[in-house]
Amino acid sequence: MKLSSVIISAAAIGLSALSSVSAQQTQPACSSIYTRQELLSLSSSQWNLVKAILSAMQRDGWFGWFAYIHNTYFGQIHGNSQFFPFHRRFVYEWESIGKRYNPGYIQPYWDEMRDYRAPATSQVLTPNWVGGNGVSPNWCVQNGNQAGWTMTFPNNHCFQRNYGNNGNLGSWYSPEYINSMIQRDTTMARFRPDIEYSLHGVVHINIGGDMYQGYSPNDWIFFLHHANLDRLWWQWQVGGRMWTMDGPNYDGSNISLNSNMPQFNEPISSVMQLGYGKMCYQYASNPLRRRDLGADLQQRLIQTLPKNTLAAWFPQTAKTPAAVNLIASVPANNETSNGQYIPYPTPLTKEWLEMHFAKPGEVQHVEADARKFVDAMRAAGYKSPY
Ligand SMILES: [Cu+2]
Repeated sequence: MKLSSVIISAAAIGLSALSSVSAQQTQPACSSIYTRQELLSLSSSQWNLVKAILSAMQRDGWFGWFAYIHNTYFGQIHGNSQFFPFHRRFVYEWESIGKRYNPGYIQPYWDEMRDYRAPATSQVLTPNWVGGNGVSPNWCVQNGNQAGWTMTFPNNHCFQRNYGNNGNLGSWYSPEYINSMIQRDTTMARFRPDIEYSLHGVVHINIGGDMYQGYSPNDWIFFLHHANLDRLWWQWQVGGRMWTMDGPNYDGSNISLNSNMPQFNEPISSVMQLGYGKMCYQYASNPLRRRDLGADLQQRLIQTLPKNTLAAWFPQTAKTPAAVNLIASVPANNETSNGQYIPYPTPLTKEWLEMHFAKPGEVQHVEADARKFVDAMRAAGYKSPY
């Protein structure tokens, strides 16, 4: 399949229907929309094209430039409500540089929740894709598409990964838990730290090496990771929070849709709505590895969980069980027949949290919440198909 064939019109996928909720809409609707795919659903010719573009971008210094920008603005784009809009704009910028090399460059994402139970065994982290752990003592990565690269920022060094949790990455966050946060969180002031200090943090920390640092864009996993987080923000947005933007800006003032994003000097409002302005992309779920919480999984939750547990952790599923029937999907038990209990996620390191200007209260909130969720699911006898 040619990459150009995934570009389809906005009308065809119903994005235009969103205009009814877009009182704040200031951007023109895109005339065509391209689709960001999960990495493992790329064909080999698509992946070869992406790899060639990334090598050319490395040759021309773009990895170093994005690492420099991210590192420079680090304190302004983490630990406050700039987190989601800045990173959406930043990944978009990367993608548009890629398109200069070949318009077929479309930033893929990694659905890390699907691999949460044993991420070290993910196909994504194998030699045919982005490669795996670095090799002791210097943790230089020796396989995958960045094997043997010399990164230039902050100074010349071999491209590094250094898996945490004794080299096995531990466990990350289940699709169920991430979906629970998407259903429960009603403000950006809550949603941002919940994601930043759960899935966002654990991937940076556990991959380690360049990913651990302020210059994490040296690792292309950064862009796979942040495209996925952007996808989660979009899932949250389309659940009735399209224009929700509150909480602190980097200077401690209240953020608003008119606040400018660091580096780009463009208002946050310009990136809020996918399918409008420059944001002419959408996200596809992976047809091969089914990822999103579709009707089947929601049905599983409804059938397994006592009413009060369901209402506490999945309020939208509890309120509108009929709505889930509208989503057609492959049964989750095609993947794992009986399911297993959800494991506790690997905790974040103190050092990394300090580097990210994390407020201890926000971190403790999500860490305790994630453990309570695991306990509640286990108490209810819920076994995840993932
Ligand atoms: Cu960042």
